[in-house]
Amino acid sequence: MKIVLLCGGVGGSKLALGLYSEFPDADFSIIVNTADDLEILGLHISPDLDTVTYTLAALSNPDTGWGLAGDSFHALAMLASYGHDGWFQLGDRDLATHLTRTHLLRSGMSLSEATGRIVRSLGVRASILPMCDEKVSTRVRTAGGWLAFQEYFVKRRHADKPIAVTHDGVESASVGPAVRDALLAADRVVVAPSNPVVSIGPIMALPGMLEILRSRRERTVAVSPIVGGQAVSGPAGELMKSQGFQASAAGVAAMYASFIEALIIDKADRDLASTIEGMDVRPEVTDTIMPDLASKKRVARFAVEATRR
Ligand code: FO1
Repeated sequence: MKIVLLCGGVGGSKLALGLYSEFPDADFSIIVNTADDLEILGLHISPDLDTVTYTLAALSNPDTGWGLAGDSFHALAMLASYGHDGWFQLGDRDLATHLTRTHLLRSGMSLSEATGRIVRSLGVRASILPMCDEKVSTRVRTAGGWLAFQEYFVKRRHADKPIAVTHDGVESASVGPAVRDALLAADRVVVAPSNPVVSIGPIMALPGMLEILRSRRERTVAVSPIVGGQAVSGPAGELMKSQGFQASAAGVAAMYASFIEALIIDKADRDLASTIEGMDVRPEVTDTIMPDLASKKRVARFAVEATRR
């Protein structure tokens, strides 16, 4: 079975791990948002690619969901003595990944090639594919002006009300052959419970991507990241409202209706089922919170089987 997951970072990697563990023999490709990428001290950081890779390699920090378990921060402390403002926490071992990626990119590799090298080195058997090789950068407009995504999300702890969102550079980016081929060959396409605006949004915004996704609609399901009108984590609700959508599972259905056949919603959102059906999206109700491996595997199986129900 060929499974493709569209994914952001911490939220989406829970379902990525569920699919990876529950379907070990599947041909599994994960298309990951790269519009959160940033440069710090000349290093190319790809937070969502690293979060998914570390999670599948069983290396991720279980407390934060990002970074490496048991990492230390000696380099960051030394950098502080040179006046570096360390608001973006880069662990010592995590730095090895950013150094490697930056070196591979400077030696002429594409982001897809460099990612493949890192993923294989860590023993991960899935294909982890950046959504594109070109630079795309999400920015969020607040009352105080436009902020780079990580400035909005990490530095200012998404405390500002978002007014608008852009993905700079997306119009001149392109869907690469590995991403296109994986989607066109997939038996199941699953949209992870990631932030619909800043994680799945940049993937949807790639020129030609919606046409590809729509051509796979009968095989595509999404898992709602909004439960009981609240984002499972992060500012997804506020960001959805900034785009004119309701912060609810029905709002998620409205955003994805043109390319998903079914939406998996939480039991807490049962009452929204008929509204979702009215958008020609089949609601499938289950417990979607994934605190442990057993629940991640159960939601993964539920998602894969949802297209057959
Ligand atoms: N998230 C934080 O909230 N604070 C951090 O200091 C931070 C550092 C960081 C370093 C490497 C990495 O791969 C991810 C990191 N993240 C951090 C997570 C990350 O930036 C966000 O969760 C995503 O970009 C949103 O998907």
